[in-house]
Amino acid sequence: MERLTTNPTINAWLDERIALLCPDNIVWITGEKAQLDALKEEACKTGELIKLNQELLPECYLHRTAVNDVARVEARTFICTPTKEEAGPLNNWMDPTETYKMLDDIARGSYKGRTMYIIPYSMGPIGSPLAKIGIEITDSIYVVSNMAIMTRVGTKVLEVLGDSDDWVRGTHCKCDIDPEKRYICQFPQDNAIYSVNSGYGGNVLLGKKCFALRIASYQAMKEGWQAEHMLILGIENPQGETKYVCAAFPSACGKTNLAMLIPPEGYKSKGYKVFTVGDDISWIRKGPDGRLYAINPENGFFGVAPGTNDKSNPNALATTKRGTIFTNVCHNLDNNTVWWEGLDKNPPTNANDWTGIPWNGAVDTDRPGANPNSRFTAPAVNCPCLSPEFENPQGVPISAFIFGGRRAKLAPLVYQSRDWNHGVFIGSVLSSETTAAATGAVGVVRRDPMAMRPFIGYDCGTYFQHWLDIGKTLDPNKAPKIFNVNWFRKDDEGHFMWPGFGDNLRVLEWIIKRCEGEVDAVETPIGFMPKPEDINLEGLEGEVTLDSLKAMLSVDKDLWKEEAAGIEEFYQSLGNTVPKELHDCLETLKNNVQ
Ligand code: GTP
Ligand code: SPV
Ligand code: MN
Repeated sequence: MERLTTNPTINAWLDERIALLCPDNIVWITGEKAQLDALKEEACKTGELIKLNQELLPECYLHRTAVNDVARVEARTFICTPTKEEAGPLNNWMDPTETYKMLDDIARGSYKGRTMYIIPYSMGPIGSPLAKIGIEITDSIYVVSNMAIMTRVGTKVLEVLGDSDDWVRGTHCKCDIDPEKRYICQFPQDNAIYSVNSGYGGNVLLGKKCFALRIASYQAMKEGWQAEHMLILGIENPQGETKYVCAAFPSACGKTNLAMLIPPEGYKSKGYKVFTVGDDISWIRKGPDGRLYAINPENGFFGVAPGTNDKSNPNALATTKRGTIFTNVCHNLDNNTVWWEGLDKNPPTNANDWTGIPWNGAVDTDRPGANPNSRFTAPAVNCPCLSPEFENPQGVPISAFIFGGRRAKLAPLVYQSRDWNHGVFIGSVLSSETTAAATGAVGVVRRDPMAMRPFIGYDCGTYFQHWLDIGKTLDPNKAPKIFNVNWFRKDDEGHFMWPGFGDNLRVLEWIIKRCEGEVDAVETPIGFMPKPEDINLEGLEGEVTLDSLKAMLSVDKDLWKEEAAGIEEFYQSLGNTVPKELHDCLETLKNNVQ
């Protein structure tokens, strides 16, 4: 085999992998467009990809995964640390030695008759001090094509890595897409990931959740930085000053939408602008000036398709018009384009649904055309509101951390923590109704600390401690302020009370003002809340009244008493690594809602 690197650790690992997997061919992904195009042509011949209408959707493709393989499988995702305690009670754990053996047995010979693609990739701008490198091997052109959008791939990455051993080993084998033998395993101590029997996004694009969160969160804990499930957004005010915030919401709870929001008319005309730095993952580190700086380690968006339209998220829609791979959406056969629920009110009548069987949107109203977790993989450069700082290797300075989830009741529209530790408490008890982004029941309330429940690569209580430790290294005047939001509060008829989407800027405006010390707040049992008149409702007449806003900002002590009991139970389930500071915050909450 011709080698693209002389790095001895890479070459030794590849020799071992090749001997195990027995590929017929080996292809190094160089990052050149001609190579990637040729691979996609090849995948079109086998039916793995479908080339879409090249006039309406240039360089766009459709892919369908197996019907049993449409979301992350948390029950089959494992953190393989030497001891179970290191993985903690929220992770599935298996012994590393036994797991390597089991996975090798499953994967042995599975590349026979297939090609091994070797993908060198960088998470973060190539060469950035905050970036990290991985090598993923895969037998899937779909994975290669997605990784080439979601990360920076190719020869340049190997040049930057040189002979270093600091890279993450990623093995992906499609095998037979057998759900009974599907495993997504992380080995944080070895910088290794091993994924078998899946072909779906978060299970196989190993740079994303597996590396950039599970492995990276462990590296970050060891090295004094943070890897978080957070979007990064820049807000430019009419004076031309831009402030950046990071927001953590669980999967399918609005990160992509917030990251690309369009300001309401009243804000636009005043000169407000919003810029996207990232929509899913942040790597955060203290800069020389003592503030926290964040980069987006990704290079594209793996976004939820359903619900994306020219009203809810025109920037995301525009981003998908070129060079995009659609997964599990509906295929409109009249014009060879794509459709999903919530795109428009005109479902195609001559279509194939996401599984590939005929679908008529006028008749087949009992089943969806697109899978609820169907996705687009779109290059970041397509995004009309991409931040000019997107490629900045130093990242952007963060003013606020925002946590949020889907809570029909309880959680108010917005509140602020009293200080850093209380902010960590608020993040640690984040809870949300589950979505289609992971397999399992939808709509069940579960605790999702920092929106990281499925992604913390080590013990959860220790992760909370790491958050507290980061706070100790920061000057309180420079530390991001911490907030909680809830766009999903419902009234008694089950309607969303807050219009959401672009109008979320109204809440962000209050958040930025709080960070700048430009507005005061009301102290409540759960933290600081806006005076209702401090949330700008101009232009929302008829949609939101001051009374309904007051309702969204109310604290129901009885419900919060129940919540405190739920938090206590949750902390108990996490064991004795939950830091004392957080137990203290819980005691304060209990006293406050008595
Ligand atoms: P992942 O990619 O899975 O991490 O999801 P995400 O957090 O980026 O979620 P995304 O922005 O794709 O939104 C998921 C769903 O939430 C979509 O169906 C949106 O329409 C809906 N949504 C997003 N923002 C809002 C909002 O402000 N209000 C309401 N009611 N729904 C929203
Ligand atoms: C999520 O589920 O949070 C996603 C999609 O962003 S996946 O890549 O499948 O994890
Ligand atoms: Mn996500």
